[in-house]
Amino acid sequence: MNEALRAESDATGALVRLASACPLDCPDACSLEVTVADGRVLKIDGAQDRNGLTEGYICAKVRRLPQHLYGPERLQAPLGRVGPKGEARFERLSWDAALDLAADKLRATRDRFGGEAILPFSYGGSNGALSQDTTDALLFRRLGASRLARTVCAAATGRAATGLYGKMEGVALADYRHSRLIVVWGANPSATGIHLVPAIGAARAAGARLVVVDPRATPLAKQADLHLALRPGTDVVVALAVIRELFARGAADVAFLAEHATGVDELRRRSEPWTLERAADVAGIEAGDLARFVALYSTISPAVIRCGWGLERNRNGGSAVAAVLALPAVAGKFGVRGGGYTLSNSGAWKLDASAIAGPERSTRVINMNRLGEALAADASSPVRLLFIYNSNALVTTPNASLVERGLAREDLFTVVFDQVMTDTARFADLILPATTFLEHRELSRGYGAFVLHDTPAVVAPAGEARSNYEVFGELAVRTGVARGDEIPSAEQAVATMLGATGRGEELRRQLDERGVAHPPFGEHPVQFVDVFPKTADRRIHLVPEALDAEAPEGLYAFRADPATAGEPLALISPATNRTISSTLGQLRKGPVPLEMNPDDAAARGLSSGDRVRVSNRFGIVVCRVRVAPEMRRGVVDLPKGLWRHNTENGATACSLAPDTLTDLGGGACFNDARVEVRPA
Ligand SMILES: Nc1nc2c(c(=O)[nH]1)N[C@H]1C(S)=C(S)[C@@H](COP(=O)(O)OP(=O)(O)OC[C@H]3O[C@@H](n4cnc5c(=O)[nH]c(N)nc54)[C@H](O)[C@@H]3O)O[C@H]1N2
Ligand SMILES: Nc1nc2c(c(=O)[nH]1)N[C@H]1C(S)=C(S)[C@@H](COP(=O)(O)OP(=O)(O)OC[C@H]3O[C@@H](n4cnc5c(=O)[nH]c(N)nc54)[C@H](O)[C@@H]3O)O[C@H]1N2
Ligand code: SF4
Ligand SMILES: [Mo]
Repeated sequence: MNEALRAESDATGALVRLASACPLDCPDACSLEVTVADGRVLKIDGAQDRNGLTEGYICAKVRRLPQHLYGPERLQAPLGRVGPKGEARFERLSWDAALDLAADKLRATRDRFGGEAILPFSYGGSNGALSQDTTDALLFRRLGASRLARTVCAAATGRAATGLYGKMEGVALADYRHSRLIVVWGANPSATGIHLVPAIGAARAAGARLVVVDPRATPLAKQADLHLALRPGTDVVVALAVIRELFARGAADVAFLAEHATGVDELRRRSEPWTLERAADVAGIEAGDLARFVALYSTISPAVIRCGWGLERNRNGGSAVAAVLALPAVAGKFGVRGGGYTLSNSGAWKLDASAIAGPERSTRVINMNRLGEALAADASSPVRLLFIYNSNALVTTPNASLVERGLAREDLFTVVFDQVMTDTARFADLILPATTFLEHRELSRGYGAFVLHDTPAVVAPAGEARSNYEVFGELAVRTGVARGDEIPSAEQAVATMLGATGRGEELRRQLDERGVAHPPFGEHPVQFVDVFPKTADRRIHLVPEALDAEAPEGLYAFRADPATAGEPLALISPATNRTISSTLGQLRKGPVPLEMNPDDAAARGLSSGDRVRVSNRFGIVVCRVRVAPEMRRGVVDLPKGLWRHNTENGATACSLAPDTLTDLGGGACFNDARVEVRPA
């Protein structure tokens, strides 16, 4: 369908509407309708007929994607460095020369220093299944490169969800309209997954109650029946206090727990110290508000918790998520439409590409949150070749000043493979231009919506951009680690990944007939009716041994706030509606302010628009301040996803974020940044 229409458009210049899907890092996985003329994308809109959640509209960010495709920052050809590191002076190279250079450096590094001197560094990019863990994994595995622990996001939530429920699928976002009580915990769907908002609105119109647990007054918190504006990092004790109270009031569903859960007594024991008063005191909220929450949660069903990622990004993050996910089990909220919890639904799809990538090797593992440390010149076995793709590491990784020092090392060869000239690309020795999902075939799955899309390119690549799948396959051949006939075509790779689910033919048929495929249970599973825990014994493990052993002070331990007298304010860096992580940040020009509560501003003699110096032992950010009543006292916000052009000194929240790790999963502790703010 797309192919024929595209050919017609290319031949006649006619305007055509083509089907695609958004693979960007967002739960909603929208079905798209892309308007193309003269081989260029003119307009992107939501489609009506495929992913039911999309309902014909998409976010403003992705509507602006044509500016990403065709803007001045778009990388059009391979580039080689000609000036000093970081100055972004490059000369154009042919693909042939660029691939030979990359292949020579990869081989020479392996031969001289061993494969582990090579570090492939990537996170989600646009999250497409064809663009990651396929030919890239083949190349780096066969080279014996260091392995990367992909922990910058969802590491703690993933560990907790796996430990307690084996990553059971959650309540469908569209089914929130059936809930009578909605708890939005550490999530801000108004920016980060907008299609949930109308479902919440519909439930509210039918009389549902809304509770928001967030240190900021988010748009939903402003309309909520109850807003618990807790101190960042205190969720674990708040959730434990609710659990304690549910048991104490006889509101725990002991029959459900006896049948479906292990660790019930141990969880209860660990919640015992956390009375409502004590937890409220630690969290900086009113005990009466916490009691109101217990009253609502113990009496209203169906009740659903939308657990986000804001609560994971601190030293207690894993335990916090585990305690929040334990709530629906303790209160007996499963088994009805609109009841239970939602976190990530990525576990609904097992698109295993190991048939393409080959076996993993047992080389060293580097935690991506410690990139700066791994790049340090005095590391015991330093990284000599860094290959960054699907990531803008310099502005998205903790302790960014240390990362920058590493990237500036003259003896480090850095390849950056991206779609646009990012802040990270400016430090590269070699830049390779990447296609976007509108310019290559992509297989993509939602992590909120239960949908899978398989979408062909809708336009030819801008300039000479090439896809990850193609470039890594070519590099595998040029480095000599694979023969050309060992690299399957993208078509074959898609078939292999669909086949790995055990439902290959069925998925192919659904994709061909409806343009979208669903898991075996469809789009709207009910927890404990259609989907069950995927733990070995199919039960909920409220205190899983592995998690308890991993957490430094045991699961559900509360570790104290890292603030000091010199660094008293908690800096959080939540998402905004302008970028996806840092993607599209080149379009967000101009300064972005630090947001601060009026009392904190008054105590420092600051007014909106003042220049400030935000500092701690990791770095300094110079920017303007905005006095914001939305912030709770003691908490400041400089959003995630900023580029260097958004602050006066080119530093971002990542320059202030510690490279300490979460209690579970080795995750990033962005929200454990503690700072002081002074007039600059
Ligand atoms: N527009 C847009 N959409 C996105 C993204 C984006 O950057 N922009 N990013 C995508 C990605 S990568 C992800 S992981 C998801 C993230 O999706 P969300 O989890 O919804 O987003 P965050 O902004 O990380 O955090 C949500 C909220 O947590 C709050 N918070 C911070 N610290 C704490 C805490 O200790 N406890 C509690 N209870 N709340 C806290 C913040 O104030 C924020 O309002 O969104 C995805 N969608
Ligand atoms: N301060 C602070 N920092 C954070 C967070 C926070 O809460 N606070 N949150 C973190 C979170 S949740 C996440 S998920 C990370 C994400 O951090 P990153 O993984 O760095 O994600 P992005 O910033 O979106 O950058 C992705 C890059 O990949 C490129 N790209 C997209 N598709 C492709 C492709 O097909 N091929 C190639 N070669 N490149 C492609 C894009 O152009 C973009 O430059 O950021 C983290 N950073
Ligand atoms: S970023 Fe999210 S809301 Fe926007 S188009 Fe993509 S899937 Fe839809
Ligand atoms: Mo993320």
